Amino acid sequence: MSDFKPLSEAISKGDVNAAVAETHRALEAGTSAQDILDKGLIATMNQVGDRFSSGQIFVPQMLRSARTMQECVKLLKPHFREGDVVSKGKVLIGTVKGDLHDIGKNLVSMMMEGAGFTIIDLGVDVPPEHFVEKVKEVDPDILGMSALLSTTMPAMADTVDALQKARVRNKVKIMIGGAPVTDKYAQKIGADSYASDAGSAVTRAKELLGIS
Ligand code: B12
Repeated sequence: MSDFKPLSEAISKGDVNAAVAETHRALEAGTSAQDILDKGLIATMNQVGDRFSSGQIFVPQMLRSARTMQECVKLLKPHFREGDVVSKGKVLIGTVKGDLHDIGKNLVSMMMEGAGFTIIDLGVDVPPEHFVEKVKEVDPDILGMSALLSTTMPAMADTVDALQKARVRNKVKIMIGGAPVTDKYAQKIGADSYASDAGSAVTRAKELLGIS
């Protein structure tokens, strides 16, 4: 197993240059992008989250770590591509209103893009009416919504309602995710699917569209 300690330390400190150099080193040493992502980046971000929760670090430090992680994710992105494949479907994705967390959403987008889906990313803090407008304009196969705060989860339900009111709910499959989101919540608000991580998001998306 690769040693992810230097990478982990660089992300914890928010040292972009060191983290990027370590990611390059790991790729050159033949470590898979998936292992770097799971065992290096996500594992460290979970530790950062624990330190934040227990009051050992504060928002600026957490943000520096998050930005550092995102720079490393950019380097991994080309390694998740399956090549020039025909699009498996269009996925419109965004983080819901009031929520600025986008690392998880970006990972989901990256994995789905790598699996052959076309991604239209609306960014963060997306109000229900903007999701509706874009569903009408882009006509996606799947709408993905992300929420990391328990206070912003209701914006997912608001978006489903807004789609219903605009009579476009049945034109699109809805998939939701984010740390506080559950399968039960997805059922409660009338979403079609939930996935707990980027890998299973790809599997769920393929199931929703009946493709392999
Ligand atoms: C990084 C971070 C931040 C960064 C975000 C930077 C960014 N660009 O995203 C910053 C510093 C901005 C931030 C701010 C805040 N944060 Co914050 N943050 C985090 C932290 C540490 C990590 C989140 C993360 O990126 N995880 C890594 C990714 C890979 O995991 P993920 O997001 O869960 O995504 C995976 C799955 O959930 C799933 N998924 C995600 N989205 C989707 C979408 C679809 C469609 C699907 C299918 C799947 C899916 O797949 C992803 C990949 O596997 C978490 C703690 C934690 N451990 O979760 C707190 C956390 C989420 N934050 C929290 C809080 C309270 C805040 C603030 C309110 C703090 C403050 N006092 O200002 C603000 C809110 C700002 C706002 N309005 O959004 C709380 C939320 C508590 C709650 N349950 O409501 C947490 C849990 C920390 C804590 N324990 O208190 N935060």
